[in-house]
Amino acid sequence: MGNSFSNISAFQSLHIVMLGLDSAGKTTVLYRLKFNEFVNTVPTIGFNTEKIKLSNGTAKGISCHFWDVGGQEKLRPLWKSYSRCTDGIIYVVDSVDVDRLEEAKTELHKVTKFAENQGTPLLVIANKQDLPKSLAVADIEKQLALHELTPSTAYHVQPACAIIGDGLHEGMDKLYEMIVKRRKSLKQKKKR
Ligand code: G3D
Ligand code: MG
Repeated sequence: MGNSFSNISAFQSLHIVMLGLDSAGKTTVLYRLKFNEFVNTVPTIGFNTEKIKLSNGTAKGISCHFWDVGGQEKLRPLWKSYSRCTDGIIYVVDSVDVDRLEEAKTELHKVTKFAENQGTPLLVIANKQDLPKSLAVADIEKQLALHELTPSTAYHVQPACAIIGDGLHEGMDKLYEMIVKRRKSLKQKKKR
């Protein structure tokens, strides 16, 4: 039996944008997925981009073109153009940076409200789960008010530790599943 997502392997590479406040761990996630090892990062001025063939789970073999956009306040206006018409949005959150969760929430809701992003599947990575006092997924979900997102936005919150890679492949599998589901439903709508 082929896997139920086999039809997507024929698709061109998925276009994924990675957003989140500065220092959440976006670039660490990017290079962890790319090289399967920890890469020391410096603050991103502008963006990083990598083509990565996923190596694990249900999304194994799927090519993704990732855009990791700087999260400093002055760079956030760029998020709109980088997130436009992507297949999926990854939003990385520092699970111990409680003081900035409200800011993270505001920025996330802004992004999901852009007309071009309506219905784009969202993977929230609750990063830095290795640190003591990291907030649990349920708390992050609540603080980011994910239930207030438009009903057409499918999302998943994934606990992760980007420095060792825990949770990243599980998160990518979930994102991939949401992308496949959305493509199927868009296709069905077109047929009607
Ligand atoms: P950004 O791209 O979102 O701005 P970076 O964030 O990937 O540059 O990471 C910011 C800092 O968080 C880095 O530390 C990085 O090592 C650290 N980091 C990323 N992921 C994790 C994680 O899962 N756990 C812990 N403990 N730290 C993490 P420095 O010290 O270089 O600022
Ligand atoms: Mg960065």
